Amino acid sequence: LNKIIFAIDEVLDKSILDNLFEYIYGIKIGYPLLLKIGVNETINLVHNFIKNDKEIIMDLKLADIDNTMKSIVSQLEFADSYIAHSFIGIEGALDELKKYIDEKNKKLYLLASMSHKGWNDNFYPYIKNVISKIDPYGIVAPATKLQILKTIRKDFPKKIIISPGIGAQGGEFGDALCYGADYEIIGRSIYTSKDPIGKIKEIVKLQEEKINVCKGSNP
Ligand code: BMP
Repeated sequence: LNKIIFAIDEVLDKSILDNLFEYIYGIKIGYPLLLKIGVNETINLVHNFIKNDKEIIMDLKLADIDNTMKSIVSQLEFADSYIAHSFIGIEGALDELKKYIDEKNKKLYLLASMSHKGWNDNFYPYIKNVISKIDPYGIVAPATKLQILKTIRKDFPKKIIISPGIGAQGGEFGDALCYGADYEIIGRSIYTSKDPIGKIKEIVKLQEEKINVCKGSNP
């Protein structure tokens, strides 16, 4: 099973990261790592992942006017994909960003809902409309709210869904996969572990067990 996107929000030894390689589908990088070590060191750290075509997802939760977002993306071209907020809307923002990312043969993910308690899903109909119109490569949806995740999967049957909120935020390993996610985004459970490699193997096993139970049952 290769269903983990590692949220690398902390500096790790390159040797540890490289040992995690085979268990990871992709890596998600955000402000925490970029601000701690800078862009060049980040590129060095994830070099093997770039070289071997693992997906590198740049998570700066873009939420600005088109020109600013395009400028940010143009300075982070080592990434394969970029996450943006949906609530900023289409004209003058996501329409141009999507065009720009398409031209560069990169991928766009849009946030459909977030994993923390205070996120208001009453706005989902609006967000759903934005996602439908922009037609991104993928969607970010929470593993902490499985019914919403299930709705988002139903509304977007063909999109890649990546799902955070597992482990440190309370979601159980494998649940998001059972409710429609393609990949589980996992950060602290791995990088705060004393034995990240042992931990990731344990997570893969738990995901496999969950999938074996839920497959065919269509939760
Ligand atoms: P952790 O497993 O340590 O909770 O990390 C989750 C990662 O997913 C973090 O990088 C966080 O910023 C991100 N994330 C999230 O937790 N909830 C969301 O709704 C969207 C996210 O991108």
